[in-house]
Amino acid sequence: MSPPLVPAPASAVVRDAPAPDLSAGIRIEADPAFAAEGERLVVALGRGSAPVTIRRGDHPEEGYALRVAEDGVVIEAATAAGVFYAGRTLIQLAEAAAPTAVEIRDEPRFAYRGIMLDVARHFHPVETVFAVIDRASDLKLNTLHLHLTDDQGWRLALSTRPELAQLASGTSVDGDPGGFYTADDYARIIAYAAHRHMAVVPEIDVPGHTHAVGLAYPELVADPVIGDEVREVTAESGGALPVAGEPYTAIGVGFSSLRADAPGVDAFLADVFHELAALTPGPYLHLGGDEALGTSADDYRSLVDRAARAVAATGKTPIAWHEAGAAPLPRGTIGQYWGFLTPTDGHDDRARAFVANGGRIILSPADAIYLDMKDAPDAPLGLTWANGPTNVERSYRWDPAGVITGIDEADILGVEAALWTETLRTRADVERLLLPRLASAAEAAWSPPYGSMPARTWESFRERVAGRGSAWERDAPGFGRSPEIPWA
Ligand code: TNX
Repeated sequence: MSPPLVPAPASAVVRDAPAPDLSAGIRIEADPAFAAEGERLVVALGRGSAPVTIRRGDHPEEGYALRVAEDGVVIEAATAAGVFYAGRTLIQLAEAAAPTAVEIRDEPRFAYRGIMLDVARHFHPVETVFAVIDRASDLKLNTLHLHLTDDQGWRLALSTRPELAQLASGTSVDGDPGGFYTADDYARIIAYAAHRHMAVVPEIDVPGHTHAVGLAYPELVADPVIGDEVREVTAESGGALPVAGEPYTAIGVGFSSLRADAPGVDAFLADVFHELAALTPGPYLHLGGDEALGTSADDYRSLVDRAARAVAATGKTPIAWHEAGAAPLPRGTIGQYWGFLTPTDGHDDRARAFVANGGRIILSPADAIYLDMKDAPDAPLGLTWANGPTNVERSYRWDPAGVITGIDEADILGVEAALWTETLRTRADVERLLLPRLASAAEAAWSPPYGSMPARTWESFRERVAGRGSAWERDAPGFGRSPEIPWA
């Protein structure tokens, strides 16, 4: 039997033996290096009598061993992150219907386990970001990718370029209120994430998705290129077509571009990425690069090359959406693949170009783990372009190593779910689509390969997810109670 855990651990042996009653609270005996992690477990489970020993041991970076037996709990790890993940597992066991005696050895399959949140289409306040961090770190994700800029708004105040937040953040899609993070807000997000062993990857999207830049710096952007698709999507969403110098509040994509020949472009890229690097402790900066349909192929290559060099000049490693594989990039640049589980239109070629250039790939297959796809044909929230409407089973039944021919285990840095917010206005909207499909992405990122063990099957997953229902009801009321899951 698989223990009631999400994501499934690398190995677990359930014993038919008495287990301690963790609901009565715990007392900790911890190696001093892990005292803070121990204290947070007491806060989560309550102070009581069940003994929990936390000690140092030889384990992989984020791995751990966890033994739950009648005489108590023993956690062993090499790092605070490992203890944190053992704690997440223990909390899930404590929240399960029946106490389980179990021996677990666990470690992540991939180093990068992410959730992307779009705060540009709709601005989302710091508290909503905290809620996303909580849900993601409970599922052992370790990266929050913030999509900070898009046609509809620029969401981070920069002291070198104050006009961006001042002039380009006022609105969201449908004319909903806009907003931006101050440097202090951004620092609070980073600290909140770091406390839960998550790094923040900020994205400034260039050269497309830059209409809002033109509200602050008209000379840096080209006139909107309005093709049939933008016309249709804008009309469907009931908005007005993009007009240079005016906020755009509909949801078309691919009409905006930086101007490759604008004299100020390199200074802009240098200022923005330099300040972003100074505000961001993690190793990565994301430069976007997606859907630049309003940029000629030559200008695209030139602008992506210059943006990626501006990132590399800060000492950070660039990440870019897979289209950027068509441009010259610093060696080792990471590619993020958003194509389908069965690649189309050469998207796989673009992804392979990153690997040929010494980089690795983050997999975000849109028809599996774009969480903003509608989860039912009549769903009030979400889009459908990625073979939608979708469902939980579709988000689960795939394996990262099986998506792109030639991109194998060692070429994959990790897996990231994406939540775009064209249709998501509130924290409740975000939570409605975040769960349960974020759990599918978490298993793809953390657990052994799909199909490689009894726990890594859809049948096991839906039972284990059902077991998380009451905790999610408490933490994210209104989350997506899919009919595919046998909720208690
Ligand atoms: C595609 S895939 C986008 C976003 C949209 C999203 C909506 C990719 C990198 N870009 O601009 O918000 O679809 O699902």
